[in-house]
Amino acid sequence: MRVDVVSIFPDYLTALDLSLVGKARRAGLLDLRVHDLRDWTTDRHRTVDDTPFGGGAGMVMRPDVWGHALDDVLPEGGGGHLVVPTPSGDVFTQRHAEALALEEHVVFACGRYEGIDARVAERTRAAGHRVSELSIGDYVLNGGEVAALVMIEAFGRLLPGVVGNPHSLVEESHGAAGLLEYPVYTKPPAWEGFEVPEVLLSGHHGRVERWRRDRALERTAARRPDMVAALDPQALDKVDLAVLGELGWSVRDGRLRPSAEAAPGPVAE
Ligand code: JB8
Repeated sequence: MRVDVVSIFPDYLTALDLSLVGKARRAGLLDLRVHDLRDWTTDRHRTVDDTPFGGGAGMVMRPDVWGHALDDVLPEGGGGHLVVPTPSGDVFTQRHAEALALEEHVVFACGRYEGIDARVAERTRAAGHRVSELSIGDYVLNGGEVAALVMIEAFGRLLPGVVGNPHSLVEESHGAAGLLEYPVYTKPPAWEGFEVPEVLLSGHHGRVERWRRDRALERTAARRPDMVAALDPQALDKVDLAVLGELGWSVRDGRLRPSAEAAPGPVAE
């Protein structure tokens, strides 16, 4: 897979030399190239920003500099995929990571200041490329670099051959099960007075699996009620439904709902 990142702070991306993504690059699974946007400036001061039309605070990244950069980095004639990290984008999820891991070539345009002139995305789409404006969550960074790092790490570990044991990819949080992960423990069995739950030492595989499932359901109900509401009740067993029942969830009209939530009744005139 080929990935290009364009930024005025290319050094931010040096973290991608490390760990799994670095291993993927050295193994030839990921061809990652980082570019300095200022290489496409033409003035003596290497200017990348200008004042916003309509007024307001801050500066906006100039379309002409970005246009020249993207002309050089996106595939000629269209068919590329441009990802623009922005707090106003669709929220990036594991589903986006899975889809990006299947792509042949992705380009990241990392903005700074108040963002990139909106005509850059418009013109890139008009040239026949896909453009995805994506947010990594409801908070604001100073630029797109860290968001690009997050997305590249998320799909980089899904590239075939990057994670040693593909089994470790199937059970994890935000996988197909739609549940958060259960808590994990290692040696020693007692540490500073805190003990590993007895069942995990029992060697009873069936009881371990059930315990883990119950903890996953409990955690998900406590931390992510939105994920419980999105579960398919048909994919749950009787014990799952009993555990969720204890946690205040029941099935109504084929969907999981908080048991206390009032059923829609007749509306008074
Ligand atoms: C200027 O919060 B973010 C983000 C913030 C930004 C830009 C891009 C992304 C560009 N500020 O993900």
